[in-house]
Amino acid sequence: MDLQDILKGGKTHFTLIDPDNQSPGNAGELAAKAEEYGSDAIMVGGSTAGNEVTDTVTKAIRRSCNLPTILFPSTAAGVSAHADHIFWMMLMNSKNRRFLVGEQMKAAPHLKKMGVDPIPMGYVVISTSREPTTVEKVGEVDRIGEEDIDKAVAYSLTAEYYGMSCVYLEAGSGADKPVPVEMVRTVRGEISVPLIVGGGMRTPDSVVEVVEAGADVIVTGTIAERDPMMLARIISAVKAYQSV
Ligand code: 1GP
Repeated sequence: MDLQDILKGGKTHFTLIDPDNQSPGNAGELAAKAEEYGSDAIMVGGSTAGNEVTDTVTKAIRRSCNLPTILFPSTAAGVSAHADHIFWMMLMNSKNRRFLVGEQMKAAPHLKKMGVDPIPMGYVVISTSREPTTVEKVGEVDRIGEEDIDKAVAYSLTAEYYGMSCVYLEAGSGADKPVPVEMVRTVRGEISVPLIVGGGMRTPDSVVEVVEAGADVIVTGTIAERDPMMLARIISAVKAYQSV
């Protein structure tokens, strides 16, 4: 199933599981709950997760739920043969060649043998937090502040013109605030590929604002790990939006 198939139901929710934060057993349970609540896919990845833990956790998730699994790797070490898809990511606003093509080059020959479906994605990290988030620091980003809407648009369009099948606006896991709605709205108006938004969304209201602004996919990670009941409410809010 490609991303277009996953998106065909309209507004979509993905649950992010960081293999470094969860035992395989807990990850499997969380994935099963996310499926029960109506999430559309499970993303597996984190800033530091290595091959072994990614393999083990991805296998546990696939045993426990029937949703598509999508790897969300920060480096070549986040690649696993056990997932259905992989976000083949370029951190568009990284200043380090490593996150533009370097890690990808390391992973590509392995991916070819694995048969995991790559989904090309332009990853654009937005700075919404007082202290830089992990992804901002690790990814060595060319900072895009909350007011830098033109810069977010320029990076997003660059991704689209490179042929990426989607753009991900990322505030960073556990960010103080989500990507600003005005930025989501403007980027959505300028690009024609699906728009994924994640980072810092912990309430149904914050998610609805971002969906209304035009996000096609909402990603939540931290709240899923900390408060599964809130995850259920967030997923319901996304689904309720698509039925109005
Ligand atoms: C991080 O966008 C995702 O890559 C999810 O962020 O953990 O803040 O939900 P949260």
